[in-house]
Amino acid sequence: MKQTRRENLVFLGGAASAILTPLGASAGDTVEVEGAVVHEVQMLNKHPDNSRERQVFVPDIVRAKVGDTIKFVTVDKGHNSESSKKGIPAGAEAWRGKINADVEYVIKVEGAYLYNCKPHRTAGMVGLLLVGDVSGNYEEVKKSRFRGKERKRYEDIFARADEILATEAAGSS
Ligand SMILES: [Cu+2]
Repeated sequence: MKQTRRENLVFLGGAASAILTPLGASAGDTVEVEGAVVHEVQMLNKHPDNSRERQVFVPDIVRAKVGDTIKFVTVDKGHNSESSKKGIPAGAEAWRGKINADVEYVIKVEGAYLYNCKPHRTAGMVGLLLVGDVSGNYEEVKKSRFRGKERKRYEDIFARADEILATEAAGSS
């Protein structure tokens, strides 16, 4: 937790000063850091609200911003979290957690991220991160090739993600 905080400080401090220095402003630097959030995603054998849904990340969609941390938490055994090979924004770092290992991923690049549990990918244990402005790769990752139950889960996930983004677009106009 402390370490994550420090990484956020280094990263956002650098980015913020690069932007703000030409304007001669620096007082706002820490605001972004204070606003950084840790989002917890649980790795579960059964969905807490629907026991017929097995092998799940909960929540399976996270709306986040650059500087936030996604923490994948091992609740049930036998799962991992890893980013999908072509399912992350250009320039973003991939991650691959070990089985039964928690993962803390600090987001540095905005866009859409697909990830999955390796042993349960085709059983539909997949998820989506939406970070900042996702217009750069959202439609592209949506068109990825999905197999087995992975496809069904992503249909559902993207239907809900479309709604989230449409609501935001309506709110900001
Ligand atoms: Cu799994």
